[in-house]
Amino acid sequence: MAKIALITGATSGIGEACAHLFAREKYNLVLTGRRIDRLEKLAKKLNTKYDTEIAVSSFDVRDREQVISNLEKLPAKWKKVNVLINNAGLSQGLDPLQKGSFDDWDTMIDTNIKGLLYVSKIVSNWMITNSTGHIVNIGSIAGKEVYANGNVYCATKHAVDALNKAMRIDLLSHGIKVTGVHPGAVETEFSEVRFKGDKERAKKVYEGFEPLVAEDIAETIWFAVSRPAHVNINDLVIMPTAQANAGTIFRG
Ligand code: NDP
Ligand code: 8X3
Repeated sequence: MAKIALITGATSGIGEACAHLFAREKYNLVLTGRRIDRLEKLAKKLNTKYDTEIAVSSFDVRDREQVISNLEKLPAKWKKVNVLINNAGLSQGLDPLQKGSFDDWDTMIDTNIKGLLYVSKIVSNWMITNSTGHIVNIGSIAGKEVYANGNVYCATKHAVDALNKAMRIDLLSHGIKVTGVHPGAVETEFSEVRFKGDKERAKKVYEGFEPLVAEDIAETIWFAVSRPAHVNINDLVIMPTAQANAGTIFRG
């Protein structure tokens, strides 16, 4: 029987790349995100290319009721999730704290921390029932360091780092693996979202060096997920070769 991966934030970037890679590896997929049109298009494409079964479930991870009702109404066969990739997340703004936007802060905290918690509670209980599972939490270099104007985004990703460690303790006796993956600069829609559609400003983030692409992270996640049963990769930090830490990028 094919294994199942549930991927949050599968409509773009790292989540979408994971969907491609796990479909290629013959996983059946539960794809989630808010943009249902993208989910349906992706599901059709992957089903045609890899003949894999795909369920789409569209909800906003910030909305607890939506998360619960959409996940719980999935047919029983889709609740046998082997791999959860907690990927949905975003940054909003890049300003000093004293100039920050309350709304941006709420969006980041509600998505990156609370959304991840809502999904994790439900899916980890399925995994406990199934006595198997692997949760991959997408953190960030922003969860390992704090950089200028990163304040609240960095705080949310530090929270993901803490929750990653906490889940490993809490789920240990159930045999559930927990892995944290913490990328540096990956060129996706991330910066466009951070700068609220300002494509020019977003493009500048990746100028003068070769950033990571979403597939680099998907391959790393696949490496962690495909280790033997007795091996867990706890934590991985992945950077472009041109990046030394959050604030130091060599733009040649
Ligand atoms: P993208 O903007 O390309 O993708 C973000 C994904 O998150 C989208 O699929 C989006 O789906 C989903 N998402 C955002 N908000 C919500 C929400 N409220 N409810 C449900 N889904 C949501 O960015 P990336 O692929 O780069 O980001 C993926 C993860 O990687 C994030 O957690 C990000 O913080 C992290 N990361 C990114 C780095 C980078 O440099 N790009 C570096 C380090 C970490 P939709 O809008 O359809 O809901
Ligand atoms: C995304 C990478 O450096 O913009 O998490 O925080 S960074």
